[in-house]
Amino acid sequence: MRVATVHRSRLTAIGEAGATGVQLPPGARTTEFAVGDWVLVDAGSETLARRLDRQSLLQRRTEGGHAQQLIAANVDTLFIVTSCNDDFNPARLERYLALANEAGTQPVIVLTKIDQAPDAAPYVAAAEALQRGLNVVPVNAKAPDAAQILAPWCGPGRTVALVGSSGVGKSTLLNTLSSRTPGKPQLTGSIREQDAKGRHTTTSRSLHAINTGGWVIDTPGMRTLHVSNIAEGLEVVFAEIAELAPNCHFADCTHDHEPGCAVQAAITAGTLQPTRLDRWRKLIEENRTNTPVRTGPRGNKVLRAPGKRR
Ligand SMILES: Nc1nc2c(ncn2[C@@H]2O[C@H](COP(=O)(O)OP(=O)(O)OP(=O)(O)O)[C@@H](O)[C@H]2O)c(=O)[nH]1
Ligand SMILES: [Mg+2]
Ligand SMILES: [Zn+2]
Repeated sequence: MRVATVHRSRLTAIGEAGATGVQLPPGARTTEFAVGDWVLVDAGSETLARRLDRQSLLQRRTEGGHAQQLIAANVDTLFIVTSCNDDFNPARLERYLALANEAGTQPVIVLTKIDQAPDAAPYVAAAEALQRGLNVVPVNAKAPDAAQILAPWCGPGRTVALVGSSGVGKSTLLNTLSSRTPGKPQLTGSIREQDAKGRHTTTSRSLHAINTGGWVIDTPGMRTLHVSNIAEGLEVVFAEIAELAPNCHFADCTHDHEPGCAVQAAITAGTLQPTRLDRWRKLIEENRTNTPVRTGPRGNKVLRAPGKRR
């Protein structure tokens, strides 16, 4: 079966006969499981016997930073959803991109509400500049053709997860993608006119099998996405900066004030935007502060006490 919802004391999973509640074995906690996990369930007792190895795992640092929160497992494609309005924020999108890269899922930026913007092209261009080779897909999430446009990622056996702020149209997209699948549609909610903020209509993560043979995971809108343990994911997002660094005069160049800095030279030449470098610096710093690993005296990695800030 495949885990469909995870609640404090309850799990549901989808099998051939549909979704049912699944009992946990003694000592197991629901927090160990993620929506999208594949599990072996004893048919008689409906008790979970074993979780299969994950192909990918999306997780994030929670407020306070005590534990990583599992967002979804076995996700092939992360649909990072934003709208052609005030929600569009390059700094936030870069966080999601790093998260996807780190988790081993392919990110796609889905730009919704093109029907409400005079021109979607500047949003598409701004999104495409955030990571080399990135797929950016503008849609009206309410229009049936959105399902055709997103079909390449929703084929048999493929799993997509929808993430983004509240009100960007994640549940609307799920409904469009599953419009020809029997079952109740996901609840959607209006947004505030003045600042395009949503009302947190979806309150828990859920997995849905759609009639194309694919799977879609809907998630509640995230207020903030704190980062930790995403150094490699960040290198993919900011590849143009990572590639310049070896040309700097100093091996430990911070690309700030040092002479012979190749990154600053790119800014002077106009091939790198100062705002992009500022955002890179901020994320690198945040990741360093939040990642519970430092290098010990002999260069080996040392774990620090969980939950404590340096
Ligand atoms: N015109 C238009 N409206 C859209 C589009 N996408 C979403 N909406 C509307 O935007 C509002 C919010 O959509 P939801 O699907 O509830 O947003 P969500 O991302 O699931 O929000 P949370 O569950 O709160 O995280 C609803 O009124 C939708 O009808 C779009 O592409 N075009
Ligand atoms: Mg929703
Ligand atoms: Zn430098």
